Amino acid sequence: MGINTVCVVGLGYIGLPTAAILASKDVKVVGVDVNPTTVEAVNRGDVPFVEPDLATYVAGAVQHGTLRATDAPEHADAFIIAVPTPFQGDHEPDLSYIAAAARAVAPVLQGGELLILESTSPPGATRKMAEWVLEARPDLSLDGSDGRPQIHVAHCPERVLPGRVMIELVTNDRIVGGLTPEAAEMAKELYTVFCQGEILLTDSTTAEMAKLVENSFRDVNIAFANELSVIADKVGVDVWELIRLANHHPRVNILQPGPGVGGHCIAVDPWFLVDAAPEEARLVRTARIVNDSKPHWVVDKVLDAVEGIESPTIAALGLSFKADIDDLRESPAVAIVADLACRLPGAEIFAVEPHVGTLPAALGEKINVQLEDLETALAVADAVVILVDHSTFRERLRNPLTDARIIDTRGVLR
Ligand code: SAJ
Repeated sequence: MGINTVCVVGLGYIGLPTAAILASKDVKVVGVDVNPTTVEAVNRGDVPFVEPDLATYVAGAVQHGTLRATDAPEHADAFIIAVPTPFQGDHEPDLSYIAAAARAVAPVLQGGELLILESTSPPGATRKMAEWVLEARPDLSLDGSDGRPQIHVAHCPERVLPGRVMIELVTNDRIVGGLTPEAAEMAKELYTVFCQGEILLTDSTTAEMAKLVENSFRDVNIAFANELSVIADKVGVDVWELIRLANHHPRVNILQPGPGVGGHCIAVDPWFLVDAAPEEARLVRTARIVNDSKPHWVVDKVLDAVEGIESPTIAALGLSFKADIDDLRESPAVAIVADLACRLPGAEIFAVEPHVGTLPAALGEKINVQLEDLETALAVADAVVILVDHSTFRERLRNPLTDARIIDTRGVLR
């Protein structure tokens, strides 16, 4: 079959870039989002968040007539579901957005369509998505049994790095896990439209696990670096020099410590593995706990630095979850500033974040926190805590020129 029309459900950090890149290849794409602001923005050719080159793709595709947005799924040859999968309660995966997407897509199916789940998902979620669709449409089937028309369901986890999405969508290898081999083959055909990497076929559960394992691998390795930073501090050695030296070993490649792990992926996905095998996933769970504890350690370091100063002024450099992006989701920097604001009501905290124009909600209500420019904050601070290694900070801090105590969580001064 040929795939000429695609309906992308969820126009977020993954859905919109995927919709735009398909549309740039002359596939007719309809993007669906429950948020009217997103729908309006896309239809104007605008992008509701910052991602290099995405705006050019979206504007071009909308103008070319291959991309438009709406609030409900429409019939298409293929559907890509790219909705959030957060966790709830005690870190259990919340599949309600996938369920809602499946139920929204079900009425417009005719049989023969390809349904791809791209959202990061716990093992078994793709099959569950298919079940939700078939519950709503018992006239369809996965295998054509009883003469019912077939739908083809696959999981193809996204693996692109925020900040490099438009490049990595094209160059990364992709894992495609089909509920049936036929579904995997059809999904491969779709991704071949824009993906120049290798497209690797497997079953849906292995594909689900692969994504979780990749992000858990990184989480565990960052946890090792973060634990080293705490040990090195206790022993009195410079962790950055320590890691640099150890990494000269041909089989050692330690990652960099930081103020904690942020973003919507690495801080979340390992919990899906823990949830799938709570007794067995001991290292994965511990890594999460180690990384989640790092912001508290940083807060204690700042409290030590300003001890004895009655109304200290603190410069907090960076709020995003990593360098050179405007994404504040799950950012340890935001959590650290919020905690400092509560613990030090008499302090004045200058948050420096050149990539945003206003404070996020978690900080907006704190009367002792305000956004400030770098030079003003550095000039008046009693303590400076470097939370993000933005290029502009690296450049400026080559020569800090401040008497303030500096807590460098990112190794910017090294
Ligand atoms: N971090 C460190 N030290 C390091 C590397 C990262 O503290 O040495 C921190 C960052 O500052 C940030 C967090 O970890 O707070 C995560 O950043 P990241 O750059 O490692 O990853 P993300 O969350 O931007 O994107 C990850 C990527 N996964 C892997 O590299 C295995 C990306 O390919 C995935 O597509 C993405 O998660 C996702 O959507 O799942």
